[in-house]
Amino acid sequence: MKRRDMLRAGGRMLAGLATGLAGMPALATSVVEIHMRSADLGAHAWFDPVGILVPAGTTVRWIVDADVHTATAYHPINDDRPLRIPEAAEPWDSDYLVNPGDAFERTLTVEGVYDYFCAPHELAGMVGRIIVGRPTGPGALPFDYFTGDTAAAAWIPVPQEARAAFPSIEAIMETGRVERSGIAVD
Ligand SMILES: [Cu+2]
Repeated sequence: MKRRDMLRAGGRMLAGLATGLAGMPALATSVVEIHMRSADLGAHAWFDPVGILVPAGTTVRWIVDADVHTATAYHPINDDRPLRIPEAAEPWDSDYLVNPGDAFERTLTVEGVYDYFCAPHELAGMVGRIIVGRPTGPGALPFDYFTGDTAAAAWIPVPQEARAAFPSIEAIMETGRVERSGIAVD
């Protein structure tokens, strides 16, 4: 190989290296923790925080503090619950998390509102709302948006007790994080 060609080859190698570095995916993924709490022997149970705003790509980790809980997306695949997560998002159900410290996590990549509940405590108002990026999708619509839609005839509406416990989209967008208030925890 002539000296001139060797220099060219070296130049291409350096160019390739630079491209490789620039094309590397970001290594850091941010993780947000949501605690699953309980008080008064299970008479009160809630997600803490109950509402949160995160950028797309955030990993949400639900962790049991006390009692038995699930983190379950409002989605028809989960016992015919109404669709209240983005259409393109993958639904989830943690199943029962029974021990303190037990955890379940999901990385949320699709923008929109995600409403979810705890199966044993839904009627005690144990629900949560995550907004990824912007407040769009079915979760941003009123709870009864599917009324009269024959394709959604089998969906079980969100119970009143749960509806009352959701933080508003406005409150989440304003503060980025909403704690459940009005619960005595001692
Ligand atoms: Cu629960």
